Amino acid sequence: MSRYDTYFLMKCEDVGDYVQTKYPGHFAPDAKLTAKEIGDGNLNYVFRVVEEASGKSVIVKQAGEALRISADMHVSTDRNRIESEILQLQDKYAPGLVPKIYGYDTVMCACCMEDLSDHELMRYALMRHEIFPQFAEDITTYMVNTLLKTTDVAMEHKEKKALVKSFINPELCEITEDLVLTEPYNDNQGRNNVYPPMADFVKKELYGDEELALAVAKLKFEFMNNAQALLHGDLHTGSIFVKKDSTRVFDPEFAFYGPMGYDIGNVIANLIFAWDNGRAYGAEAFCQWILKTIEETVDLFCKKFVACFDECVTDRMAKTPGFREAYLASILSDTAAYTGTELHRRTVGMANVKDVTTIKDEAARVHAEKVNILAGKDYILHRESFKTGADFVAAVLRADEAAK
Ligand code: SR1
Ligand code: MG
Repeated sequence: MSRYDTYFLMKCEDVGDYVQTKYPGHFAPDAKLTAKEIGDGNLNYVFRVVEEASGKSVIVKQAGEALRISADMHVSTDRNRIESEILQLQDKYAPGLVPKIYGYDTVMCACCMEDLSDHELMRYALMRHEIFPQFAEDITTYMVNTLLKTTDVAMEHKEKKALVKSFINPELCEITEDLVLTEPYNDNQGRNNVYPPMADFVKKELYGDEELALAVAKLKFEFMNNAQALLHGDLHTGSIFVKKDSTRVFDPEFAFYGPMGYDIGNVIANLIFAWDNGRAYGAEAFCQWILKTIEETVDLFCKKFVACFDECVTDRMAKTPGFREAYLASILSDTAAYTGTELHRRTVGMANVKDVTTIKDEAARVHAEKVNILAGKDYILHRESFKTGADFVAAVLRADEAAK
């Protein structure tokens, strides 16, 4: 019997003993360990456990029964199992681009993983207007390898269906179906966070646009029914650690089989939030780098996708001339549309982003929010016309002009 045979939510003072009990050998038996809670997300508790003498450290991430963002929201703690298993799988598809998992504990709903404290959270680094020249290269390698290689194009179909079954993630998907693909367009739960000076604009442009509502209704059912690839499911800049020469994607607890444009679109939208912040504070060189990174992310994705498709395609019909191009075009159209939904939900929904909410000057924040809403509508309503990185950048610049 150990005190970890029954689930409880750990505090800092429990975690050192927990690691010594569950992962004997990781630290010396008499190691003096200290733990600090460093979680920054909306859902879980993240502890960094350090042995002061050697500087050796690990991360323990535990799922609470209630979510951090709201004590009223309860989601299965199984999300932590999904996260651990996905990271182990992704380490095979995209080695060096995710943290190493040391183990997962089904009772405490906690996983133990590599400490990436030599990296930093991308969102905060971008809010300081730092640039990461390696990012587009790394994130496109990550996305092509984790997405295309888990599709029916590349995988034996029964194996792929077994993965679909194993990573069915109904509760976390429901959060996305509500917070991303419903509430930004009608506030039906009354829990949207709308910046007061934006209230009329949001009412007209988001709640009052029937053409937009129909387009998003179609996207919602595509999200729920297109089991195309094993997604990360929440690929924003708070799910990415960076340093100048390294990128690591973590926190895939929203993972499930869905349309791969959802992941790609999340990356692009979150780069636009960084651009919003840079523009508000006059960081011109940074903004140029962001636009170049958006362009490269789309174009490198396409280039690597084509190469990877030819290497890993196994399905006989997927080898039909013209299929690869049609498949990629549909992914780009989905990418544009889900860039739009992420732009909208982070601007008016329940879970906002600090890149925008910390803009102090009211006029600058209003401008940023209008850009997000207008560009988002452009991406959704004209999704078929987004074919290159330059097309994605042009929509940001169009919205910037229109919002003036
Ligand atoms: C209730 S959870 C709110 C948001 O936080 C997560 O990171 C997801 O993005 C989710 O939509
Ligand atoms: Mg998260």
